[in-house]
Amino acid sequence: MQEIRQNWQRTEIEALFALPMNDLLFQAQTMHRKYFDANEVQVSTLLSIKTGACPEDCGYCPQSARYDTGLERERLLPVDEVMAAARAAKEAGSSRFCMGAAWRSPKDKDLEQVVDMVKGVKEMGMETCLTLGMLSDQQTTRLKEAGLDYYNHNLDTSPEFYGSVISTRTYQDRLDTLQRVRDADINVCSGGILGMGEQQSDRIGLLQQLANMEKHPESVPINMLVQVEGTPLAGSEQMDHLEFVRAIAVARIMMPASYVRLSAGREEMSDELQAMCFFAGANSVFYGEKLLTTSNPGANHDKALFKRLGINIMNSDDGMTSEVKSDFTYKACSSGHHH
Ligand code: SAM
Ligand code: DTB
Ligand code: SF4
Repeated sequence: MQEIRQNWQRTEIEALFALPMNDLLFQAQTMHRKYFDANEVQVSTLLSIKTGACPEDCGYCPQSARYDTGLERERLLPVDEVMAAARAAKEAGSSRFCMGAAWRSPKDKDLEQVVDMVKGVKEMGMETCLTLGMLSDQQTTRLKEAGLDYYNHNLDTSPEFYGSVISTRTYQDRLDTLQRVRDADINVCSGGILGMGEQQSDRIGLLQQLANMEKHPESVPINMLVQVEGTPLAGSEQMDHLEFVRAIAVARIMMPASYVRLSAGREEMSDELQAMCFFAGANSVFYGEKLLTTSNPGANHDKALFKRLGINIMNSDDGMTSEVKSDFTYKACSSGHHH
């Protein structure tokens, strides 16, 4: 049977979710090995270049102006500050630098400043990624010219559940932006969030949407909701962690050649849960102490974890594997406490 395909039926996806865990993980791991080095993980570093006061109402997001989350709003960062953060990310071993802004969509004047950031980061020899909200055709063209490698824009959940999470932009708006990114020949990074109180049918719906796009997104971030006090989704019931692992495995099987990123929520996960996610086929993470506004395991903790798992970090300059170099013994980091 053809492995990379865009005609996934709901019943097929339901059948994958219904497999015994060992059968599902075996299938996912087998697929993973056909397309990737099974012991290699791609690492990206995030930076919030414009924080807070967002006009949108995404129910999970600490940056929406509608919710009091105690977050300080900030202006668009100056280019030199962004360059300093990118340099530090590269030194830490990151191969991709992702810049995020709390916008509904970028203003053309602001986009020019972001273009300078993209050019500067590229000159350092890192891949660039942006997430700025909805884009017009003109804007995607401008970003392509600037040399942008990836654009992140998540579908977040199924079309059916979407309306109970966000009201200020539609599912179709998101699909339209993703199509513009694809048409401009920029790599697509798109995924979603689990643990928002959705049903398994919604997780199935999300994965079906992603896998049936005309081309699979090159990167598929799977976030576990980070519950932030003040947001409508804070207090959502914790999802079953094994169901989260299942979703990663199903994503791996449906989109075998894509990087599946174990994204937000790792700070709340045990090392053992993360290890299961890697076995299920996750092969990318956000690296560094901070996501956009919330915390992430520190680089030392991750290095120690990768060392314990024999996982190598994909190198930024040549796409080759570099040994995880760490003078940090994992014992100092395995207490279960995060930094
Ligand atoms: N404002 C832009 C937009 O939404 O298109 C870009 C930044 S936005 C923060 C990027 C993505 O981060 C969201 O689509 C969502 O999937 C994810 N995200 C935001 N808050 C989150 C949270 N509390 N937990 C998990 N993922 C989150
Ligand atoms: C994605 O899927 N996850 C990242 C990135 N794309 C932009 C964002 C996670 C944000 C988590 C909440 C925060 O730190 O503000
Ligand atoms: Fe704004 Fe993006 Fe947060 Fe939605 S997810 S409120 S668009 S920053």
